[in-house]
Amino acid sequence: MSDNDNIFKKIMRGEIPSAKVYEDDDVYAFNDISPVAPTHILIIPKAPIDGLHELTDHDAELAGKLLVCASKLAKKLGLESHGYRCVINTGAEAGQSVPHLHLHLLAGRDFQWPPG
Ligand code: DGP
Repeated sequence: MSDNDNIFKKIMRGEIPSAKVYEDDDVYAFNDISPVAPTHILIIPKAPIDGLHELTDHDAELAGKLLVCASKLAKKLGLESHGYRCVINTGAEAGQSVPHLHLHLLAGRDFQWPPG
């Protein structure tokens, strides 16, 4: 069950402005409002999926599209030479604050491992 009023749904409906970087029938990508790296893009499915925990076998193609989108954007933006990181926070303890599946595409600085 998905929350129709969460921020990302409002962004996709155009009720909240966003800096869009990519869109197709299934996927929407836009700059994070509070970037934690010089490049910080959020890639989300248009389908109402609350998080990674909701995915089933039926979502395999859509889940793959999020990764392919990240890969294509990284190529297009020239992020490959220095590297980039993709993060999907799932659940409160992992830091998920918006209940709509989203992949963070981060680049432009050094990242630590393990993440904090
Ligand atoms: P997470 O903490 O993994 O749930 O990431 C949620 C991200 O969403 C966080 O990095 C900030 C971003 N965010 C929250 N509200 C807005 C908004 O109104 N516009 C944009 N562009 N990003 C937002």
